[in-house]
This record gives sequence, C-alpha cells and structure tokens, in this order.
Amino acid sequence: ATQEHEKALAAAAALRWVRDGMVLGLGSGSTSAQFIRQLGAAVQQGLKVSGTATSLASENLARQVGIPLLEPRRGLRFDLTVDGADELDGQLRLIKGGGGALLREKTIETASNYLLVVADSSKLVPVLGDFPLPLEVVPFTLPWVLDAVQALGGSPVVRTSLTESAEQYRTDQGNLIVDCHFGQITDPDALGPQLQAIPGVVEQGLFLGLAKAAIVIQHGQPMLLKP
Ligand code: DER
Repeated sequence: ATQEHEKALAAAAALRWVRDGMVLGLGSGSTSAQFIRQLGAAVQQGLKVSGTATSLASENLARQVGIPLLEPRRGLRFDLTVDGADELDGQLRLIKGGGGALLREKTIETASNYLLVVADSSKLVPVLGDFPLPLEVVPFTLPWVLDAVQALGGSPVVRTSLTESAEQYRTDQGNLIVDCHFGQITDPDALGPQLQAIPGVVEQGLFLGLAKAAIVIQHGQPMLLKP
C-alpha cells in the first residue's frame, strides 16, 4: 500500500475508538489530517464529539470539516488524543515534531487520558534516532542551545522555512525549530530530560511514557501495539 493509503488505513482504524460525547485531542501532520477528515465526515453523520487541535493547521482543518472546537481552558482534559509520530520504538517511545507542532502536541497529550498513535509502516524502528530530534527554541537563546546540543553529542540544524529557504521556520508560537542529529539514541530516557534542561528549549521531541497504544500498518494491515 502507498504511504498515503497506509495513513488513511491507520486513521480509519483509530476512528473506531471514538465514542459519542468524547472530548478529543486532534494531532498534527499528514496522518492526523487523514483522521481529522474522516472524523469530520462522522460528525456530519451525527457523531457528537468536540476537540482541541495541536496546531493551527489542524485547527483550520478541523473547523473546515465541521468538528466543534474547544478553546483552551482550566481543567480541560481529553478522553482520547489521536496523533502521528516521526518514529516509534517497541516501548512506544516516540520522536515527534517533524511538523513543528511538538509544544502543543505534548501539552494536549499530557492532558489526555489516552494517547493513541497512528503510524504508517515506515515509523516503527528498533532504536530511535534516524529521524533528527526536533527542539522548539526561543530565538534569543539559539547560539547557546546549539552549543549545548553539540556538547551532548548532537549535530544541530536550524530548520528553514519550506517556502522562503533563506527564512528560518517559525512555529505557531513564533519560536525556532532545531533538528538534532544524534544518530542512534540508545538511552532516550536520559537524553530527553537533558535536552529539556537547556535554557531556551521550550520543548523537545522525545515523547516518553505518553502513548498508551499505537496503530501501526504492517503488511498492509493495521496492527495494535502496546508498550
Ligand atoms: O510533527 C509531528 O509530530 C507529526 O505528528 C509527525 O510526527 C507525523 O507526521 P506524518 O503523519 O505527516 O508522518
């Protein structure tokens, strides 16, 4: 199956987890976009759900397909969040942030009772790290963040805009993204907190202990993985 078909398949399998009345976290990226579109169709058929998106792009799409949206408010928690990943390992440790949405994703997913990851077959890896680890960084702090990443053994690259190649990419919050090439990350549980501790790093792309299950396409079929 093509990667797009696999993403649609994973999204359809995740949709079966949604029940009337649920408050949903809506992920970011192309797999989540498939889920949001399919969820919108279900809402048109009468499904009663509401949700909060993990990026402005997902918020715009959710609004477009008619999913009732909830503004951030105290005490707001999510019954289920469906989101993609750039990489996941057998313990459901994730690298996320390929789409630059990692801050809102981690915020919503930390406030969720259940994070269900949806992934095509390319995402499941034995060891995290082939995908460069994204950091969201406050612009002023960039030089020192780059030094600190290098001191931790990473090769940091400041992400440039997809359109104006000279421009630096900016997140929904106006921060920068630094993609860090560490090679194989043998101890993600140690590296995550080290990156988080660097002044100016607003969020880092290791999502540890957050995903409760993952729907991963294997041999063209959606498989349910648990840690
Ligand atoms: O940026 C993100 O965290 C996205 O969820 C990303 O990890 C997955 O994007 P994809 O579904 O387009 O592969």
